[in-house]
Amino acid sequence: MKTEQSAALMERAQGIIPGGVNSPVRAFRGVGGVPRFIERGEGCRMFDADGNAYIDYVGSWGPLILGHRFPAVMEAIRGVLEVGTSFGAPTEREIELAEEIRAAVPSMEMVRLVNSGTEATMSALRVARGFTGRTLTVKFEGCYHGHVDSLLVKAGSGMATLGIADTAGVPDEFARTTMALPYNSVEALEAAFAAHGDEIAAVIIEPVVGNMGCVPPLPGYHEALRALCTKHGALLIFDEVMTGFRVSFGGAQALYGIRPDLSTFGKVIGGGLPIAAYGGRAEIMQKVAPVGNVYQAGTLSGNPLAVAAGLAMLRHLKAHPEVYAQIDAAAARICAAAPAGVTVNRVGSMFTFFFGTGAVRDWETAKAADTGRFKAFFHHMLEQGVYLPPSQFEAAFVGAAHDEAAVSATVSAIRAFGG
Ligand code: HOZ
Repeated sequence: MKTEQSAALMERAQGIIPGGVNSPVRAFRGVGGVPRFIERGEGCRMFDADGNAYIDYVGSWGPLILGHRFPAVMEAIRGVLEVGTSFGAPTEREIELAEEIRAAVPSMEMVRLVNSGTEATMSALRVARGFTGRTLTVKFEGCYHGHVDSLLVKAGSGMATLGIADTAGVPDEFARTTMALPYNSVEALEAAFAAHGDEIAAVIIEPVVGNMGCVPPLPGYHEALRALCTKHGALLIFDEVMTGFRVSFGGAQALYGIRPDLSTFGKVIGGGLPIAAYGGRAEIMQKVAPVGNVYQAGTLSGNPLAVAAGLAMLRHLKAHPEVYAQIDAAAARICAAAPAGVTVNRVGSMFTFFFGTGAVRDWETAKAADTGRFKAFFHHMLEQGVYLPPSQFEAAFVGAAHDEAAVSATVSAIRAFGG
């Protein structure tokens, strides 16, 4: 496979952009080799600067449930181009998007639109502290909630990929406001609440983890978490940046039947454009300025292009609930082709193959995976024209554009892996 153009672009990029990339995992440091510079996408495929085609299982890290350049999303974006791309003033479509989100996710009684998942989690945490008058946050080892200072403690995604346990640049005072517990351990939760129950403002969790690879909750775990938060007056924040409108139309909270106090949604609600949201119980969200005294703002918040794209995508998903059965079945077919001995974690259309380890239920068991074998698998698949997340500690995503031909080609590529 030719990679000369991507290699040349990477060399040029490294002279001006740290590591040549605007987000670390894309640099392929977790797998080595030449990061592919992408020129265009169409349906389930991406095409790089050397003219190689790939079946794409990153999907812009989740949001492209309908694939690249989905016609209704393109049409919505074109419509906005005719009237103006940013006003810094309210528009009717922002109300429509918030209403669509609330209709799909009833716990989102009130919604605030922001620009990225990081902004959403940062803001949700601030309003949780403002509402409860408490400071302490509980998160989980290997979960990633964007690059918010206090949430980079024992974080997954790029931090896990690069082996950075705790980032430089976060003052100890901030890090000390966060307790990181093992995922899926009710005992650890009980102990934390027994010791600090009246200090915990919020527990933030990926209800299905995507950022240490895909790790589902054990049965009963979310119920125990919900009960402990309620008992101790701490707010439960579901970070649905990856799971929202993905594991079901109503997100992980619909799948598991849990009502969090606050939720965060990311790129998925923009159909591939930069947007995110946080929201939840009205009495909590009424603390947000200009109604309350928790400040949060942004010129590009509710940007017309992103709002229109998101509306088009959510409306399509609402009108076509069969998409979920289709993408879950495609992911199941792909996972069924996993080589013997590989641990497969899958929830709906998100999945990860973990190599050389047993059951993966938390960061301790995820990090035991054989990243050398993952790397060999990743490059084998890339050579076969299948683009997986370039890290053992990220989830792959199947979308509605992955047709029979794409899924069959992927299954054949997996079967051809020699180990
Ligand atoms: N941290 C993101 C996925 N968990 C990757 C972001 C990106 O490189 O676009």
